[in-house]
Amino acid sequence: MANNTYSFKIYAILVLCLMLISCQSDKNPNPSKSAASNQQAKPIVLKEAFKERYRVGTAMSLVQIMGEEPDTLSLVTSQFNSVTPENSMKWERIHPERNKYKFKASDTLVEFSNQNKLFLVGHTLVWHSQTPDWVFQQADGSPSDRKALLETMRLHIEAVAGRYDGKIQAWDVVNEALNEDGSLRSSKWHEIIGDDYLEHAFAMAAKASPHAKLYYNDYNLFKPEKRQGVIRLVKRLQSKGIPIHGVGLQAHYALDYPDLNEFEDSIKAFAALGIDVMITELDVSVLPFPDEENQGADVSLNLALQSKFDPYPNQLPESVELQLAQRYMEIFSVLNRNAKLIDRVTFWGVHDKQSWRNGWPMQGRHDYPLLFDRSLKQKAFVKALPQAGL
Ligand code: 9MR
Repeated sequence: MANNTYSFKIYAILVLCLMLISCQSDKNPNPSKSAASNQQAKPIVLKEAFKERYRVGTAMSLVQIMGEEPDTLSLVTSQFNSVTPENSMKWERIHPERNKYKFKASDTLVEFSNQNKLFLVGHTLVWHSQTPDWVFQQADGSPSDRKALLETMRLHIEAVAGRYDGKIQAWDVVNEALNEDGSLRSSKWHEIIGDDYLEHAFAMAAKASPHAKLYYNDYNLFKPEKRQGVIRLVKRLQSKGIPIHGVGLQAHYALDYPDLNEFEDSIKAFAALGIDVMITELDVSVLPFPDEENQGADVSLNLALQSKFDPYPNQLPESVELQLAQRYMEIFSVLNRNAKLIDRVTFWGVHDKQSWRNGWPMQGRHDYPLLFDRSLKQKAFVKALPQAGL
């Protein structure tokens, strides 16, 4: 077994080296040579390559949704069959004030995805982050009690999920409700409503949008304790007859993080609950991580920029691109061999320039975490991903 893994790694590295070399030779001024290698460098179509296994999705930023990056829009429709708004349906964007909803971006995305037959995932209804303060206050400014906050939650879910019933295929109903040890995160939702706030959120979502699949979404779900927290959560909902259709593992990863055996164990454990399993926010950072304790996606982390943490401001050295390629091969080995258990794999962004990784946990860095580079070119290693691990 260990020998097999070893020879697979050697094989994968050889294939990737050849691909990178062939890609480099695209830059060769000799026209006959570059014609041949251009043919080799033809991008694969992700949604076709994986169509028998799982959907392949991407997150779309506001400017993309509003059509301000037409080339990116073509890439989205040609490569992906699922989309998630990166920010446009979060509470602060869509419902900034008590009696004010802003549906322009979400309406535009719903129309775009319906026209192009993309599986649209609404993100997200209940989260501790990007939620305005008024949500936790009564109309007179005093702090909400359980009853008032449940009513605010109900009105929001009815207005947002209800508006798009039948047009948005799935919702991340609750996002990031767990601590790293699997216990419930202390948030205003938890503090004011209590342990059962998730149950209410899922029940309200089921009522407002009976045609949508309803998911729980979180980061670091490879961690055994956090995995157990999700299992407890799903079982509790199931035992009460409240619909929950799936769990999303965000997967904000790095070249050496996390342990992919644990990732695979979580995929299997969630699938054993009889629900859909999705990888919802995949990206692989190549940058040194400044805070070893806090890898994951805790958006509250914001450190001062230091150039030693931004080592590739102009371009990614080939040696690091090779490591990225190898890491993606390892991740897709897990995904491909568990394809029967996985419903969707969504990348958190279309191209490197868009990635939130450039701004977290430090603003102004240059990361290379996605499958398309800053000029929208598919990276050379991508064509090997469908065969990874098979
Ligand atoms: O990619 C999103 C970034 O543009 C926002 O500034 C950030 C603010 O919270 O949220 C990012 O998306 C997050 C997602 O909604 C939930 N999981 C973690 C993602 C990365 O932070």
